[in-house]
Amino acid sequence: MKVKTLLCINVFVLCLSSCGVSMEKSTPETQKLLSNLQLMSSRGIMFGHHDDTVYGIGWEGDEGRSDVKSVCGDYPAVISFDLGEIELGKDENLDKVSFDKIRKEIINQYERGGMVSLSWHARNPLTGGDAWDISDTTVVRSILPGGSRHDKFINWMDCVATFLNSLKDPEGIKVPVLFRPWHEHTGSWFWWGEKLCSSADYKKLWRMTVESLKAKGVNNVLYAYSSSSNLQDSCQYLERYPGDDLIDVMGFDAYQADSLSFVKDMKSSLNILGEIGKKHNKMIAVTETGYESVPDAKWWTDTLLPLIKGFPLSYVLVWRNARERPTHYYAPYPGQVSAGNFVEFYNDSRTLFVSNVNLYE
Ligand code: BMA
Repeated sequence: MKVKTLLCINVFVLCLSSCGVSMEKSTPETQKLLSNLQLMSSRGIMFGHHDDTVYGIGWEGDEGRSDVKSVCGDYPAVISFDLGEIELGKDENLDKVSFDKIRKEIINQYERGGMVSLSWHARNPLTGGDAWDISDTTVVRSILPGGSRHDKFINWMDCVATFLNSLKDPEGIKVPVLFRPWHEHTGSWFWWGEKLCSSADYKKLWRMTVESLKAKGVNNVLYAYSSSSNLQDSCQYLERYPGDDLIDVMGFDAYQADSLSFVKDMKSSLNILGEIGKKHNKMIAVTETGYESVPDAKWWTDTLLPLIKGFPLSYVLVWRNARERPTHYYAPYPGQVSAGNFVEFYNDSRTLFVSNVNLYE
């Protein structure tokens, strides 16, 4: 275990410089999270893993279990979960994890001092298809005010708000989370993607999302804007940016397929994101990444770490270790070919796991 970093924070001073409207009425714990994230990004890069504590390779639902912890002895500093299908009033999300379990794991991660990020692969509110249903280009338009599915969408936001408002620790303190909806929008594989709606409508979707959550009393959330990979330049990245008053974290999702182009695209995208983050005084993150099945035994120290180490990233998060798709995993597990190398990555002073952070003190 690495030495726990105790943080001394001054919420007042740190917060004023970069908080937008989204902080105005947020809870003290949410403000602490924001301040501590800012401090942390100068000390190291937090490691994250999607669905880390709910299932892994060869297991599901075991109390306290995590493939990452089984390999290095520590939980990730960031764990993400997905809210997909909460809008349908279902008990389980699109990947068959119950929302009660997700709530419990969010609280567990808060009690460890780590952070939770929530994505939302929302169903298509117009066609009834899934998030990947791009058969209609009027979906975003249909849910904006005046659109035929606006009321339906506001009901969906109610479901999200109810869940976010229900995140409370045993003392009744609302647990802060990072919410990352409408991601990978510079690609065109989700109904909110680039070719599926105008920039103006995409921005309106964001504003409506944040405003409707706030109207329902959601005050325990920071917001992340995260594009697809391969940033062209700051104009392209900011083309659909909804505004500094709404966003706390700026990032992108990028996966390795071919190693040469991954390294080249990541370097260039991180340079662009680094500049934008500085200019807008926002934290930056690689909100999703990974190399499916991690076939490269030294990927963690020889590819990922050299790419990210020179940037003031808040976190880098790898996608899920699917228990139902044999090759669909992004973190090591005991015996996996990159497990030993992951321990080296863990031991590097620039990476932060949950025992290195306390984001609420
Ligand atoms: C994708 C895949 C899918 C999953 C979705 C939402 O990247 O992992 O299997 O359903 O994310 O978690």
